[in-house]
Amino acid sequence: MKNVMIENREDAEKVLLVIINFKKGKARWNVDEDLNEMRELIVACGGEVVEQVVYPVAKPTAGYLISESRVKDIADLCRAKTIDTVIFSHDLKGSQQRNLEDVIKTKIIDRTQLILDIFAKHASSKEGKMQVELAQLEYLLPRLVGKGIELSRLGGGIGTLGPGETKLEVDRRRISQRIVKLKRNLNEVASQRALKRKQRKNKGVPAFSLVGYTNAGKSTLLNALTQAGQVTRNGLFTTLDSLSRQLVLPNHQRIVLSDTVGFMHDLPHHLIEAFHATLEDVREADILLHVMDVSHPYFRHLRESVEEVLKELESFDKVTILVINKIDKLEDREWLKGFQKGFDHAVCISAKTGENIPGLLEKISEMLSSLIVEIDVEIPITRMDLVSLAHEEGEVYSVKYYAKTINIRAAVPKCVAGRFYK
Ligand SMILES: Nc1nc2c(ncn2[C@@H]2O[C@H](COP(=O)(O)OP(=O)(O)OP(=O)(O)O)[C@@H](O)[C@H]2O)c(=O)[nH]1
Ligand SMILES: [Mg+2]
Repeated sequence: MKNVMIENREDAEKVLLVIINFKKGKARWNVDEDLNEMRELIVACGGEVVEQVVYPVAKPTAGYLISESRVKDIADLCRAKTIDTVIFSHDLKGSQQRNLEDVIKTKIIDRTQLILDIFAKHASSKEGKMQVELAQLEYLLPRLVGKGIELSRLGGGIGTLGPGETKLEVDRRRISQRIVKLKRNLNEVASQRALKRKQRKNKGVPAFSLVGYTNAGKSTLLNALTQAGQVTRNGLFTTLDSLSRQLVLPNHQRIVLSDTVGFMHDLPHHLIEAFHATLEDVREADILLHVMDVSHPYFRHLRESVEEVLKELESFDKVTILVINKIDKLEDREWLKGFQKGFDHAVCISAKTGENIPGLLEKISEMLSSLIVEIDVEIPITRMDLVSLAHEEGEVYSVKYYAKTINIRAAVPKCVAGRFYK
């Protein structure tokens, strides 16, 4: 067993971190990456990693995930170090979690629960809170089987935020009813958002969405481009809600730019589902700005993880600008040029210092042209509104009036072109 003493903070919940290193199938993420990320997640939850152990697991056991002798080692360690909580880097089945708690006699938390906890801590809007509660209840429901009603026995701290004790103490039926209600409320929110997007689309304003790994600098970039005043912080999952702002480009074109929740590798499926309304901005965007923290030691893996989430959101094939961010943190930039060349559309910037923001704006304008189409249409003479639309949103080459029709030749945004052909 490899034990490492780490840090000391008086009031924080004392955590033993258990990294499960599967011998097969988890080739991409190495132990160090898991360790770093789990530690960041625990810090974001207000915990202090007092000890960490790494267990290679060839074949997970049904009862505890790890072998019984390892469980006893953990129990001894917890007693010796007065550990409050043991956090596993891998998800546990409800039965495994209960069995581990019975032997180790501390709270046992898995990665999904940890992430849900951070979301619960950071949710501030009504919609954000509903989405987190839905994800938490969906996580909880299958774990209630045969468990009775003792879910609150473990007291406060990590893994107990969110729905709260009183809600946890209701039975399965009431939780199911609550899930139905939350889904209904969130569907209403989703339709309101859809309406807003439709109005915007009708106006022909192209939509750009900032996506990327959590902590990549998406909100910092939104602020740099639009003075949105979005909260930014060095930590995981700072932004949970979508925020859209209009941006007028140097050539006077207008776009809408949206910031949204950050991604992470192996994001719990419940979470993606529950954040459907928020993530709809990504699905509906015309162009994505994939913000990547190039100073992160594992940025290549993080980029791949973002692409996996985009696939899950059916948005992977959208036109995407790779925004290579935090270049101010690099000591050596020589290799960047070669790296950048590997992508169709990539720009190196620092959202924090403002370096090469003009280059990014230029790229955005250039990409906008891919959203413009030329039209040459006959419309009824009564449809003067379409003539106005062409003038407002596009570049009009000619307008010719006939007895019953008008001929318009113009270049207009793709998203409004269809209206001329109805
Ligand atoms: N040095 C440097 N730091 C940056 C840059 N961009 C962002 N940061 C810092 O990175 C941290 C995260 O920035 P955010 O803008 O909150 O990141 P985010 O992608 O919105 O993160 P989530 O909302 O958690 O998904 C903050 O401490 C920022 O100040 C940059 O270009 N250079
Ligand atoms: Mg953010």
